[in-house]
Formats: sequence, C-alpha cells, structure tokens
Amino acid sequence: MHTSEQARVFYWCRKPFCGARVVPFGSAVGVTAGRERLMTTTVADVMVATLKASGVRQIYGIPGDSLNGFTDALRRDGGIAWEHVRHEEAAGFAAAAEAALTGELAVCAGSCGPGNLHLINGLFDANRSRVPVLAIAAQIPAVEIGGGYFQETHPQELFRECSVYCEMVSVPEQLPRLLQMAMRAAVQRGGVGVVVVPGEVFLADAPSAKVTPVRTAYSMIRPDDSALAAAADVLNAARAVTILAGAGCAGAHDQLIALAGALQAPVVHAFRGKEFVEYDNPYDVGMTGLIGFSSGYRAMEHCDALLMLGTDFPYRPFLPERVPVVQVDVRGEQIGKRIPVQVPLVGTVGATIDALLPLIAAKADTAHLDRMTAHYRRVRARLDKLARDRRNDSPLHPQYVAATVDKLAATDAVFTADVGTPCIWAARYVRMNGARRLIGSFNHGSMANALPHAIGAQASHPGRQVVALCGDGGLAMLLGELITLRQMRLPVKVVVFDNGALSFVELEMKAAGIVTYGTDLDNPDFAGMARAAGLFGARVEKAGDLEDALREAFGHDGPALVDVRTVRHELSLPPKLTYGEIKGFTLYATRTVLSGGGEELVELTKANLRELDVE
Ligand SMILES: Cc1cc2nc3c(=O)[nH]c(=O)nc-3n(C[C@H](O)[C@H](O)[C@H](O)COP(=O)(O)OP(=O)(O)OC[C@H]3O[C@@H](n4cnc5c(N)ncnc54)[C@H](O)[C@@H]3O)c2cc1C
Ligand SMILES: Cc1ncc(C[n+]2csc(CCOP(=O)(O)OP(=O)(O)O)c2C)c(N)n1
Ligand SMILES: [Mg+2]
Repeated sequence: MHTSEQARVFYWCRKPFCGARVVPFGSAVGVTAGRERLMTTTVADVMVATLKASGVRQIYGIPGDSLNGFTDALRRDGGIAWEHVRHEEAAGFAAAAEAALTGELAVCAGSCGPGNLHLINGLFDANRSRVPVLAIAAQIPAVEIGGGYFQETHPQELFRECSVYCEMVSVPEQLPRLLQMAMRAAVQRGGVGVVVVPGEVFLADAPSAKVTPVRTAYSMIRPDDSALAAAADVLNAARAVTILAGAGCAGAHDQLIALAGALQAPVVHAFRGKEFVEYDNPYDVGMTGLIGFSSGYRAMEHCDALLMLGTDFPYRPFLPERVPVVQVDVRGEQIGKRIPVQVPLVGTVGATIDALLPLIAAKADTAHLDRMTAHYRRVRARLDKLARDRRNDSPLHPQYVAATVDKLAATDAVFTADVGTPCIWAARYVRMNGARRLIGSFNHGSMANALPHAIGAQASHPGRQVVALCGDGGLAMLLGELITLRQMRLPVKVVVFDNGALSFVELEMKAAGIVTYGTDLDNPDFAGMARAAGLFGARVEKAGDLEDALREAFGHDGPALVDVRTVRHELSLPPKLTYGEIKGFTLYATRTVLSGGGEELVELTKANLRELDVE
C-alpha cells in the first residue's frame, strides 16, 4: 500500500458526499474532524483509531442500525474512507481484492442480521484465497440475543466456516484485545478475522483510549538440512524434473528461474501462480488443468520427478502418477493434500530455494525441457492464431476480445476476471509482466466477483488502471455495483463478454452429457444501462469496432463499460479428455439433435473445430 497514493485519495476529495476534513495518517483518538470535537472516546473511536494506525485507509460496507455507532466514529474521524457499496457481498469481495494486492489488512462491515449475512460470500472468497480481511459484523442489542429478536442471527456461528478468527464482543472491556486478535489472526494466518459487536457496544465509553497498531509481520522460513538433502537426492537422481509453481512463488521469481535452470525443468503453473510465474520465464510451459494448456499437462505427465512450489492446485487427475514428489509449502498441513509426497519441505519458496540450490547438481541434459517448451510454443502459436483480428467477425470471438484488452491495457494494470469463461480468456490471453496483477475468485469459484474485486482494487490503488473482465451472467448478478463505481468515483473499466448465456455451465453440461438447460440469458443493452447510471458505455457488435471502443473507455476519466457481443459456443476443450467426458460430448450431440437443437449443434461443432484445430 502506497501512503502517497492513499493520501491523494483524500486530497483529491473523491468522496462526493464527504465533508470531513482530511486527517493525515497516524492520528490518535480525539483529533478534530470537520468542526466537531469528540467529547468522549467510544469503543468505536478506539476501533477506528486502531484500524487507522494499522494502515487501513478505507472500509467497504453499508451502514444501518447497529453499525451506526461505528460509521459515526468513522465520519467524525475522517481519516478512513467509507466505500459505500450497494450490496454487502461486494464489500467482502472488494476487501478480498485489496488484501490480495497489498498483502495488508483490508476491512469490510455490515449491520446486524441480513446486513452482515450479505457479506458472507465475499468473505468465503477472501478466506479461501488466504488474504487478510477484517469483517466487522454488527449485532442486535446484547440483551436481546437468544430471544428471536428482529433481525437476529448468530454471526459468530455463521462466519465460523469462512474465517480464521470469529468472536463476539459482549462487553466494552473485551474490545481492544479481541479486535487485535482478529486482526493478528487475519494477517498472520492469511484469512478472515470477524468481530461481532452489538450496536450499543460501539457507543459505549472506551475503557482505555490506548491504540496498538497491528501490521503484518513477514518471515522467511526454510526446511532443516536433512529435509533439504532428501529433496536434493530425489531431484538429482531424476532425469526429467517438472516444476508445478503456484501463488506461493510470489516474491521468489529470481529463485524460481535459477532453480528451473539448474534442473533444466519446465515450469507449469497453477492459475493463482500465473501472475508470479509466467513472465520473463524461459522455462514456462503454461497452465495445466481443465482450462489449461496441453503443454502444461504433458510436462507433468512426462516427468520422472515433480517439484511443487507454493501450490494447492486442486485437480488431482492432472497430477502425475507414480513419480516421486517434493513439495514446498509454508503451511506444512498443505503438503500431501492432493498427491502422495516423498519429501515435504516446510518453508517459504524463496528461502527454501536459496537453501536447496547449492545442493543441486546442475543438469546438462536439456531433452525434457526442450521437448516441453517446443510443445508450449506450438500451443501458444495456435492460441494466438485464434485471437487474430478478423474485422468483420460478429459476434466477436472472445479470444480476440481478451487479446485486444491485453494489448491496450496499461503495463501495470490490475485485471479481475469473473468465474466463467472470462477465467479462460484471462488465463490464456492476459499477459503478466511482474507489475500487472490478476485477481479472481479462483479458489472459492464464485460468480460475479470481477466487478466487486475491481472496486477494492481501484479504491486501494486510485492511480492504477483496473480492468474487470465480466461475464454477462456475472455482471447482472451484482449489477448495482455499477452505481458504486459512479458514486464512489472509481474509474474501473468493465469489459463484458456478452455471450447471452451461462456459457461455462453449458460447457460443463456438454462435457457431462447433459442437454444444456436453464442457461439462456436474455440481456438488456448493458452499455445503455451503464450510460443511464452515469458511466461511459459502448456496445461492440463487430470486431472492427472493438479497438476504438476500448481505447475510448480506457482513456475516459471515470468508470466505463464496454459491452461486447461474443460467440456463445466458443468451446475450450480440456487438454486431456477423460473417457467420461468424451462419452459426454457424444451424448450431448445425440440429445441435442433429439431435442430439436440441431441449429445449435452446428454452431457448436464449428466453434469446437476451431478449438480442436488448436490443441
Ligand atoms: C472457472 C475456473 C476454472 C479453473 N480452472 C483451473 C485450471 O484449469 N487450472 C488451474 O491451475 N486452476 C484453475 N482454476 C483455479 C483453481 O481452482 C485454483 O484456484 C488454483 O489452481 C490454485 O492456484 P495456486 O495453487 O497457485 O494457489 P493456492 O491454491 O492459493 O495455493 C498456494 C499455496 O502456496 C502456499 N504458500 C503461500 N505463500 C507461500 C510462500 N511464501 N512459500 C511457500 N508456500 C506458500 C499456500 O499455503 C498454498 O498452499 C480455476 C478456477 C476457476 C474459477
Ligand atoms: C454464485 C455462483 N452461482 C453459480 C455458479 C455456477 N457457475 C459457474 S460459472 C457460471 C456461469 C457464468 O456465466 P457468465 O458470467 O455469463 O460467464 P460465461 O461463462 O457465460 O462467460 C455459473 C452459473 C457459481 N460459480 N457461483
Ligand atoms: Mg455469459
């Protein structure tokens, strides 16, 4: 998080309805805000001061009843921006994205009952991505709990599954300590800390005005010498080592490249590792998995030892069988979750490689690497061919849309991608470079994440270009957040893959031999809706119009939406089709014809052939 950038938010006076004087960071409880002076210090004041001293610059949420004591303390203080979203779920996602970008605590809040219940899906996303988020869940008056009161829920039970810490504050004396414990758990364990606070507790006099900031403490951890020696034995004995690298490689790019070089190992990545692994990497052979590249799959299939670095890649059928595995993870309990592991190495990737590398006998045989990188180059060239510019295409091929966004976006853009086919296009066509970032609901897999993730990315990084790659289904699910973009003056660029369907689900149905059902989307003109909401809006029906529309949107001084009509059945076949899946495709064809969907089948076949041409 960049202090100067953050400071600019307030001086720029982005908040349209905020009259409070800007207070510099590090202020203590009891400072003047606007023309008001605090007469007493409430529990909420101490919470606000603690958050501010801990580097929190904005909080996402919606106020209401039981939360009003907290939001009033925010208003009086004026040093933390209130990011007013239109649905609390968006607040959870926004905080998750901010935390993913900064590595520091991000905060969201909801009022009692339904207010904080709405946070839950965003909190699941944050917790499963292991990013540090604090959720402030207001509660009904403590005296009413257990009596079936208006809006009564039990957040400490509801949020248990999506948090690393979740406790209720019953009396004011508990609060400073419980808040700090929740924050510390969130930043050190990586996940969601929840404090449940009855409305009257926010308003109570604080027992003490003392503020203790909580900041992430970073560590470098390496395995012991015997574990490292055992790993070196396995890797030195192997002829063909392949590396599967994930998000745990963040900050260890140099070490990763050095180790791959010593082992002459192709590097496959898991999706969350893309942004940290793929760029400036001569050993890169692409992603593996259902939406991955065949080269990623092959590199694992043909290795005789697998080295897993900071990855929790979940799809076991894509992992190799009967080869020794060395796995590095900072959380020991993650090791061996997906595949039996011969040598577990508990450590951070960078420090572990630093300690391991001197034990590796540099390999001279490049046959495995050469074969896999050659395969990757072929796949890459074919994928790039699919994204070629054919100006009269209408509807547009999504590959072309993604490649054009990639070409025109800033070198340090933050991309967010909806769950659905936008994940495929982001994985294949959005290039990373060490400065760009890619955020998605990759572990939780929730739809409608791209727009609210973009809100958090933009609110925390006001000077940066943020591009949301949205599905038409995903956008519609949290459509109200377009209004948030305008109201909070967040210049997010929204690109909609408007294919008129829940296309990813259709793909799943086809692969399972199920006739597509319930997947049609009869959409409005999203560009027109965006304009009505005060955004820049453009609709693109023809490939030849895409570049101009994107340039205009990206250059627009404010939020913008480009609604692109894309091909519905742009199939993406998995690199390895199982018998069940092949059978599924056949079944789908038969049933579709039988159910009178012949026209659809022809279209599908054409798109399908286009992809088959690729792999
Ligand atoms: C529609 C859709 C389709 C998808 N298809 C694919 C697909 O085809 N292929 C694919 O790969 N993914 C796919 N995903 C994403 C997939 O579900 C997982 O999110 C992804 O594979 C996990 O990537 P990862 O292992 O890099 O990250 P994570 O699951 O976050 O794992 C990171 C691991 O690194 C560890 N770690 C963190 N920091 C460090 C450190 N400093 N040192 C050591 N260890 C550390 C963590 O403890 C964790 O175990 C898809 C997702 C969606 C929504
Ligand atoms: C909240 C939620 N509901 C349902 C799903 C199941 N699902 C996964 S992808 C998808 C379709 C997404 O459609 P859209 O946003 O239009 O993207 P497309 O795949 O069509 O590009 C659905 C319904 C989900 N992952 N999350
Ligand atoms: Mg769609």
